[in-house]
Amino acid sequence: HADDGYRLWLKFDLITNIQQRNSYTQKCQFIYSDNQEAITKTAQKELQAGLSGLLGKKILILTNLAGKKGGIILQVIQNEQTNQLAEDGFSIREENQNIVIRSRTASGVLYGSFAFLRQLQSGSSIAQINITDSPKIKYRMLNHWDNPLGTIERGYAGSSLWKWYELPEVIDQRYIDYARANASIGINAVVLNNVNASARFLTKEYIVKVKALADVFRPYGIKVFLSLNFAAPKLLGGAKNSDPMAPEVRNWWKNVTKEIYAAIPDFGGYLVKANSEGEPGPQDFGRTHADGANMLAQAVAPYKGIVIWRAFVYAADPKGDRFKEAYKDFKPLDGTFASNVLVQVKNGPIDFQSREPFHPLFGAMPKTPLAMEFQLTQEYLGFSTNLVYEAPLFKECLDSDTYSNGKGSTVAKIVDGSVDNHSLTAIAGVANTGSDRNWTGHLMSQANWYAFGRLAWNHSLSSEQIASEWIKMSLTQEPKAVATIQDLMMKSREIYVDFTTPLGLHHVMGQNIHFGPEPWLERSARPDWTAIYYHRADSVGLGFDRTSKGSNALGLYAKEVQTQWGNPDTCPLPYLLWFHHVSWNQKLSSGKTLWNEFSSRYYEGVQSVEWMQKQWNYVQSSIDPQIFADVTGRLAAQHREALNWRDACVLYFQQYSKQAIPAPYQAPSRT
Ligand code: GCW
Repeated sequence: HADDGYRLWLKFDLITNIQQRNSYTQKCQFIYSDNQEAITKTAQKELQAGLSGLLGKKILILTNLAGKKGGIILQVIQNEQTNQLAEDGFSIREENQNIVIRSRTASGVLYGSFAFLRQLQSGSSIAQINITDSPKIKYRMLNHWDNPLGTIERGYAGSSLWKWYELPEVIDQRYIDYARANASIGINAVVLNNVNASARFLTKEYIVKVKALADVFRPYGIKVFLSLNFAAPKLLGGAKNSDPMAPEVRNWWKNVTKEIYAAIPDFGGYLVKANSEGEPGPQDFGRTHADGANMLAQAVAPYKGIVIWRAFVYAADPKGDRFKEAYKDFKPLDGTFASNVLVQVKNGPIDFQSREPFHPLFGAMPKTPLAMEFQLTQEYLGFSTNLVYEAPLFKECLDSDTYSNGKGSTVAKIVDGSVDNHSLTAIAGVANTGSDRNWTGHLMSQANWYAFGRLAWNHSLSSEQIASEWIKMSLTQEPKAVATIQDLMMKSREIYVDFTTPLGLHHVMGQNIHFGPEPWLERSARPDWTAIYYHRADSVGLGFDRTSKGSNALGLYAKEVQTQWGNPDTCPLPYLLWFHHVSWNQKLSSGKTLWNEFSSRYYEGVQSVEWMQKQWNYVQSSIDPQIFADVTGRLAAQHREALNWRDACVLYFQQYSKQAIPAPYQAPSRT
């Protein structure tokens, strides 16, 4: 039968290796728990469905253990052992001939159950199983940029999953499957709506709809959050304005919050984009981001809610450097945020480019918990026609050392709270899901959702390991095919960088929809929405000088980081044009001149896409035909787009370098 990708990594098809199946079956003869919480029931149901599929026979849920052996016991218990785990951590071990999945919380037992299933799904041994695992970050969230009318900002996989007009009466099975997928990778919070937020979500009409979704997600351990529109008191409540210091406004927020919590007692809280790209915010009234955040924090505090305030702000100054804007606004506010506020920072200082240096705010606000925002949806990574496995991009950022508190103060350790001692911690991924049958448009982008969840849980997992888990559960277990696909995935991001923005070039994509190349863009509504603002090509060279001779954005980082990137002769090539204006004839560490290296990368990038197509063809016999054909088609589209990027960029920048395209490559012919 053909596979349309709907089941994601939760396929649970019959294990065909009979010996292996038998060895699993011996240890999985029943499921039992004496805990009655809804989430534990979910865990039992998921184990039952998963095991029954994998083992080819119905595995029973017992209501009475009666000393039985050879099964799985789910235990929610507070004891010396579980107290050593983080909240929602779990252990899986064999005790008295049963496999015990144990945690302090029902959610922990749910995560342990999925972890156990993963062992079987990927063909690992469960003899003497002994796994202990704890999440490193408390809130592991998806941010949906979904609008009330069903469109998704920067969504490339159809329309929104949430059918607002049908809610609350109709509960689509898809809501449940979405929750299962998230729970299986440890995601425990979702923001339902776009950060460019409609105030509508705060109305009575919508609160019942949000409640309906919250009720679906609760048994999967998932909390619901809303993005809010800061001008809502005026828009909805008829207030004179939305000044966070006005008693009338503060009261309005208190009351709305009360209404939400009356409907959804475990509501997570608010996500806010304020004074950013035209959205309203406290600065409209001469107040600071902290004034705005703290007002909302006070409204949710009685219910243990939190406020996540985004730091994605920048001014349109043609002489300035957008790189520095968020830092300038937020750094001085460190220490002034209420204790239930997190500031959410994008991984890089500009905007989810295919490669960015880590955001200089990480490590610069020790008194404020900083949440990480990654983008799963491929706004700048080729939409849903490009195969880009994002785990290496996430890891590159998480593993970067900020040196804020000495060597080893990595971005990951800022975000997980260990460097500055924060227990309120969060990481968000801008979702790549939509109404397409396979959820993510490009089937291979499912891996980005999966990888985000796994890294949110444990940022020290390797990209390779996550890829291999995902492939085995989603595509094939044939060892050679697994290795081939893993290799292809691991190289895919660098290949994308090469044929779009090599050597640290950035933000030269098409305007508005952010698709394809447009390095020639000189004019736009704002200077920092053009391409020339970023690439700074001239007859001398290419790149944005952010050293002390230029914008000195580098000065925002710790000394050690400045040393690492500050010298054009030693700056690693992937970051070169982020920080330096380099002359076309400058010899790089590769031995080639800038022009030769730069233009060659585009050609090599295109050749690498051809290599990906070839590698993918090798695995045909191991992949479901429908999935194989779909990915094959998308790789062909990617190849067409790569040619377009190459020719556009090489021809455009050649006007400045005035040099020939280096051997063995040839100028694109124009017909
Ligand atoms: O990446 C940019 C996008 C906008 C987005 C904004 C943001 C939701 O182009 O579509 O708006 O960032 O993150 O707020």
